[in-house]
Amino acid sequence: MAASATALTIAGGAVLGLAAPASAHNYMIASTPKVDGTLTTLPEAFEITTNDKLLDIGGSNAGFAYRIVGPDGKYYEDGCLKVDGPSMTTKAALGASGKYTVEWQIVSADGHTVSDEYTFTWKAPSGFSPASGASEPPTCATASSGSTEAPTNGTASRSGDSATTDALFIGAGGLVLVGAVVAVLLLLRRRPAAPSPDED
Ligand SMILES: [Cu+2]
Repeated sequence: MAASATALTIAGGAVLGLAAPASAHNYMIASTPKVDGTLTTLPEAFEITTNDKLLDIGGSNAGFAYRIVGPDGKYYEDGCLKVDGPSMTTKAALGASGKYTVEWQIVSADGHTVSDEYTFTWKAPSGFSPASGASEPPTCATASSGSTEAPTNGTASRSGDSATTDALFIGAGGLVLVGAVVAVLLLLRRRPAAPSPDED
């Protein structure tokens, strides 16, 4: 009796332990526009706020994305996004009225990427001149002004290098992770399907 209770406790702890990393990921707690909401005027900025600080290494926005996709499948965001604490913002000039989709991706405080999407309805005010949208996600027109980056001993090009290096590190980490997952999947696939009674 006592032994099995202990076993249960250990098993329960293991389950909780496994679940913990997933629950540590940032999740969206507020947004402009709201999920399934209706916009009747163009907001100053589109915003997604999460429950925790976002991880914007080197202020490079690496791993972050913010897209406003129209009913015509075109992209209406300007391609520039700002990460500030738990929030990410972008500006967008919407087109014709209809159902739009917000596609977002952020880097959690623990370094993992989280993405999701939601829809909202755009009811353009009278006299609104709709934007035409872009068939490909636009890139930010102004090369990162780096206004938030504190000047260091290095030159501007040096700090740019370090941001690129950070992005490369993240990219390499992602590749290693993907490689590991693929390797495991291949190993599982290769295992001969030995007739084992407990698999049926
Ligand atoms: Cu994680």
